[in-house]
Amino acid sequence: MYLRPSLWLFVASILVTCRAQSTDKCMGAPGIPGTPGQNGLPGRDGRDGMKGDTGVPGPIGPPGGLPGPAGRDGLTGAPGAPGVQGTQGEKGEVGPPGIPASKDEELQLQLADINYHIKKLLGVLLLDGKVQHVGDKILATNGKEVDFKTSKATCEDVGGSIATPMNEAENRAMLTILKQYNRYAYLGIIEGATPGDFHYLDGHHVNYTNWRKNEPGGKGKENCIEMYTDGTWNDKACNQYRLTVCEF
Ligand code: MMA
Ligand code: CA
Repeated sequence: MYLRPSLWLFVASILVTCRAQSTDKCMGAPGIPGTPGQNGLPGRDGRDGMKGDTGVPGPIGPPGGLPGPAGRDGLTGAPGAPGVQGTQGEKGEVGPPGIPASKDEELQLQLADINYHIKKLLGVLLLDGKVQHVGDKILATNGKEVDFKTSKATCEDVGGSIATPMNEAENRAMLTILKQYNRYAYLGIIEGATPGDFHYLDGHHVNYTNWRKNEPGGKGKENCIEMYTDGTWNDKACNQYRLTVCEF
């Protein structure tokens, strides 16, 4: 037990008092506490602690270090503009001889099939009478009324030409279309420099006509020809609105 020095003095003073009152029995004086013992040996190491956090990256090294490895490839870029067209190649060699088309059975079958389908499609077009088939010609209209120049251009734009009856059958076929629409139509015939001298658009003089009585009477003032709804012809100014009828 450890007692502070001041307390020891107090206990000693009591003992001194005891010795003053009795000479026979009196408690002995307590000894002086010994000096503290030396420190013990260090204890054993504790268990390992938990793993610490990753440290901050170290500072950049001094210049002059080796370059790192190449990075990964970037994304694919947008396609480039098309290149300029190359020059035409040389003509190839002549191929092996073939058989005549007339002896080529496969080809003949294909031709027959094409003709068969064209015939059917023509039937569809002829059905309502607005398309006419006469000899080798097909006559058709777009149902629109325009002046001679526009009518001619319209037909040529689609690979045909303005209707030009060259005989009675063709004249009748065109008349059938005019009756469907109850309209007059310009023909592909115009007047030349000489009044009354009418010719086809290719310059050839007309070799078939179907003038109405007393026509042509324009005396060079009516340079186009219209077909009436009875099939007869009249020389007429070219700026009227007439049904466009083309031949193919
Ligand atoms: C109009 C005009 C002529 C045509 C006569 C027929 C008056 O003029 O269409 O081209 O010859 O009619 O009467
Ligand atoms: Ca006339």
